Amino acid sequence: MTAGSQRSMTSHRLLIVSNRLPVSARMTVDGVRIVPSSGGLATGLRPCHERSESLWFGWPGDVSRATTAQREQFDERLQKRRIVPVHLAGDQVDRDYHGFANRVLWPSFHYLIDRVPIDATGWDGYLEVNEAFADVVAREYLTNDTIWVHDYQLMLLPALLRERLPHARIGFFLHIPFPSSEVFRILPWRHEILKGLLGADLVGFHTFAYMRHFVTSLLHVDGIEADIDRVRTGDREVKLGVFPMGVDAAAFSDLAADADVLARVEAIRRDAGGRRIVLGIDRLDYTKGIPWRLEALERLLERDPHLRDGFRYIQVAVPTRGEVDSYRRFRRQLEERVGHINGAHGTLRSLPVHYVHQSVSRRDLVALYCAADVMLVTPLRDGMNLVAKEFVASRVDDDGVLVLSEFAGAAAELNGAIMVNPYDIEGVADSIHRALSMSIEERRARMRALRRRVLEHDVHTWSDAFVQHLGLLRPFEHHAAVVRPDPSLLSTLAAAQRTMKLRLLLDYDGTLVPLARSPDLAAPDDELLFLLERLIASPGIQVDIVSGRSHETLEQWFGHLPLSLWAEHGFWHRSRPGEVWEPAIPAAPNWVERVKPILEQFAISTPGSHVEVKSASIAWHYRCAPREFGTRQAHELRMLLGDILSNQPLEVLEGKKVIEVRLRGVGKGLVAQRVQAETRPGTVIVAIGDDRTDEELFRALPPSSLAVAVGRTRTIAKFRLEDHRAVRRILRSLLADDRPGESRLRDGLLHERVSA
Ligand code: ADQ
Repeated sequence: MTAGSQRSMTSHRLLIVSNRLPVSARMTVDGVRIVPSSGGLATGLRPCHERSESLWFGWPGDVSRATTAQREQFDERLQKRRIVPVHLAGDQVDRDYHGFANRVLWPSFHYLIDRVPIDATGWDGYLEVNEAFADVVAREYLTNDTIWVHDYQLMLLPALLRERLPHARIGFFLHIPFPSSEVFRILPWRHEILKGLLGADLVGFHTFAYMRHFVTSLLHVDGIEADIDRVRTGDREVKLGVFPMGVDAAAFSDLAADADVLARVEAIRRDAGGRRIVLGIDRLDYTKGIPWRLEALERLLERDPHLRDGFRYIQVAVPTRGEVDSYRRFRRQLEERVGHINGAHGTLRSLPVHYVHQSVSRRDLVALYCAADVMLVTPLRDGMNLVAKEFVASRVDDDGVLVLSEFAGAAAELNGAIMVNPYDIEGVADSIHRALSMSIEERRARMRALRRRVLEHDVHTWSDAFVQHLGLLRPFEHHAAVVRPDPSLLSTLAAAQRTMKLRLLLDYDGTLVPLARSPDLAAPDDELLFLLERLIASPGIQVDIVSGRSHETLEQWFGHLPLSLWAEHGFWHRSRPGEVWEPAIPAAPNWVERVKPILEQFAISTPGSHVEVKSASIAWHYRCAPREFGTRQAHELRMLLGDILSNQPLEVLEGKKVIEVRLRGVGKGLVAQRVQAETRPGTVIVAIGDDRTDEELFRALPPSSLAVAVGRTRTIAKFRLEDHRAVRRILRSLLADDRPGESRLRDGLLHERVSA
């Protein structure tokens, strides 16, 4: 079956896409063995995969040494588990997974930027692997499937999938923190990463703080304004949401009551020889804060030597990312530290730290959770931390104390824990001491509160909430349909041009050129200037540029052309080169001087805001101000201006993150009136524009005119064009020597529709 014919079939499957799979390959002499994977993501998504008819895409590990037959057999076994392997070449994995994702993204998203190598490489590999994933997923995709992409290794995938499957429903969930924009913007690839994520329909985070950081990064890095839970990007809306991940709480509780597990609990306690048990279970990762934790334990032993025989600290560390140098170094340092503490504080009867560097079975894991008196979860940063929740889920006896880092995502939910700042060694030592001496009543009260939360918000509610939320979003086709360009504009214009003259009123920013981040970056390019020259030279065509720009700017850009120019939304006008610019209405003397100090005062007290002075208006822009503060200040300013300017020939307008004071009556509506007055019969006015001020123009034009809105805004215009490129194509169609190319142009428009 070809990919094309497959795509026309429909299905309602969930396609889970993550870098790693719930199982991975291990090469042995007999071939490829399948072993379960550890790590939060694999453990967390396994129940979701088992319960639904999902397909799971991911990298199964390196099988490049396997024979073709062994590999085929391996793939078949994966297929039985509904797993689709994305096989990657060994060097690709090295450059991507071990290179970029783990050396650059992982430490920086965890605020440990010192760990990012100066010669950070691997971006190309990262992109290549994301592309490889996109190809495999797109090949398997059937209409109506839902795609759920996971984590930092695949942040470019949503956009790459969007290119291949414009109408697919795509969700993305980030399992690690999204850092503050001040950290995120350090990454040289910040634009690409944001663009990649915005390919999704829904982007999910563990906590509200991560979502807020993402929103601020969009603003600070790309100037994209988002509401707190959604963002518009081009023709689409991307929803943002908080989905704190849970664990399979019932499974942990069941195991905790299992006779075999209870026997293991007894064995662990016996082995500890009556000492209290303090436990740490982590992937061996520098973000988990193990050295700081050991330091705090040592501080405790120094303060109170009696405790040497009072507790045993069991640290189980799952080996991970052994291929990355910094992880190898980290492991060595940790082992030295453990040796040092045991040497300094061990007694003839016991060693305070029992360190195990291995993965343990699920049963042993639960037995350890149940045997522990105190569980230490003290990462320096952690997206969520499932160990904390697994510990709680396992404590069917309502006992045990959780000491939890305030920098773990789980801290936002687990109120019953003792919260610590993992960097505060003395504070952590105090908290461990407090946990060891807590009364049984307090322990039970805290654990009951924790269990209520963990049992109610388990991994099933997490995955259901995400998938349901994604399912409720309007499919992409619906909102795209509203904004597709209307091909009949072409024939209407062609028909008008055959019998009438055309007067083109063209807005500039967003209509003839794309909206630029900074107004200074939007100067006309050669192609546009050439196009305007040819239009002006065409018989029966007159061109006006009607812009909000200052007359100095328009003069500088277009002064040499025989165009009619309207600056500051029509306040200034000049009809041919060399003519003096005239104001449309006489301005009240000194009005700007009276308003300016007020706005400037607001600019001083609101960081990130500024004042822009034009001749017919003055504006206070607060786009880069802190969101809530900016909004509050805007409200204040509006009230103040309302009081001061009543009885003045001025009006206060509120736009997107801008408050503008201008002379009453000035606007593009005035341009419409003046143009209409000078236009002779036999001429059709064609107005093309993209924003609110253009709507004023459309409204004031005679019914015989043709109004064309650009982009996706609400409009009263009869016609719509996708963007400035479509505008230029339409304008080219009016050129006499391009007329035979009409069909080419129509193809262009249709192409635009498909790619919309
Ligand atoms: P991880 O960084 O892997 O996950 P975590 O959430 O703690 O961190 O999950 C670790 C998992 O590995 C747990 O399920 C635990 O049981 C298991 N594990 C740990 N040590 C083990 C051992 N010695 N033997 C066997 N199993 C062991 C990432 C993010 C987290 C986020 C998760 C899920 O870094 O912040 O919580 O994804 O989103």
